[in-house]
Amino acid sequence: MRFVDLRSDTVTKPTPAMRRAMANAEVGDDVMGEDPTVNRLEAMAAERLGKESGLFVVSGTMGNLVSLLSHCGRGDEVIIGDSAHTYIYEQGGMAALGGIHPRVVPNRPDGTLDLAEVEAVIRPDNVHFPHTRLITVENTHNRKGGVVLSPRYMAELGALARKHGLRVHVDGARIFNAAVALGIPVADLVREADSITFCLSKGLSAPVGAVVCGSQEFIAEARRARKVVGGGMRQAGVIAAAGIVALNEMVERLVDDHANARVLAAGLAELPGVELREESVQTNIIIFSWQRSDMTPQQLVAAMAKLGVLFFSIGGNRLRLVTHYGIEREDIVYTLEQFRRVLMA
Ligand code: TLP
Repeated sequence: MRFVDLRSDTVTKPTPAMRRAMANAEVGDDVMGEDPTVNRLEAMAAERLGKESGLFVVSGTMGNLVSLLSHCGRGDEVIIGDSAHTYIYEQGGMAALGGIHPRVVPNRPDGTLDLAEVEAVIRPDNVHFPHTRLITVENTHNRKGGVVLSPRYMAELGALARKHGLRVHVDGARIFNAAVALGIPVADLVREADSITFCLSKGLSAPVGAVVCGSQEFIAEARRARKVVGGGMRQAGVIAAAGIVALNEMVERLVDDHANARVLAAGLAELPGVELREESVQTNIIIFSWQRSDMTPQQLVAAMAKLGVLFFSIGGNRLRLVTHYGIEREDIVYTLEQFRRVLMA
């Protein structure tokens, strides 16, 4: 049976070029700053994102955590969207490990935070209140279906943050998907950000890792924070080598994932019970809501899994499918055939 794994772009496996680069990587002790491959990846990432410095971390979660720990002290406040990955899916690490207080505002369907609402929740100087330090946004926005925040929105957000002396962090786990979808250099999307985390291990297909980018001063702090959470790796060049291949070879092909997602969305939108606005699919994530009472979302997931098509329920009646390296057009055709079998039999 064919398997089409649309659960996440995290399931991607390293490419043959990555395996070769990993086997041949020059390594050293990275905690001592002596791993040439890690140093090269960090420098490449910083240059691509238009920042002074980079820091290789184990995961997107660690990248966001060390960024927040570096921007904020205990009792400081972060303004964050109610659908943000950092708010929903990172175990409240900012509070658990940093004593940082999240101030939650709703994410709109386009992934943005309403800037008037953001401004309204910035704390005035008052002995009763925490200090607001940071605004964090996610681009592309996962739980809003992979939607892209525009450079224009980012500029407005940056201006608001500067006006109030706040910093901006971008959870750019899929920032290259955003840049490729907009057809602009990734640096143009993060100009306003004081820090960004982006993932190597999602659409870019590396086996492990993420990079945090920012000013030299910020990255020096983030490097300390990475050490205290146990993320100081030693001969990490063996995995950083795959990250270098990811940046060199795997960015442009994200257009294929986006095209596959659009074809899949168009097919899904025609099925009975599927509620999906095709135009909402901007990158590689498709979220639809399930509107049939004769089958629960879990039953649909299970019936499709039996036919080899894997995807997730993300709560309530919402279901998510993600395209990525390793998913070809024929897999999309097969997936739609199986959906029709289950839903139109
Ligand atoms: N997202 C994963 C799951 O954790 C839900 C997925 O399958 O999409 N920011 C964003 C926007 C993410 O989507 C993720 C992972 C992370 C951060 C965390 O990255 P990792 O898994 O590397 O810690």
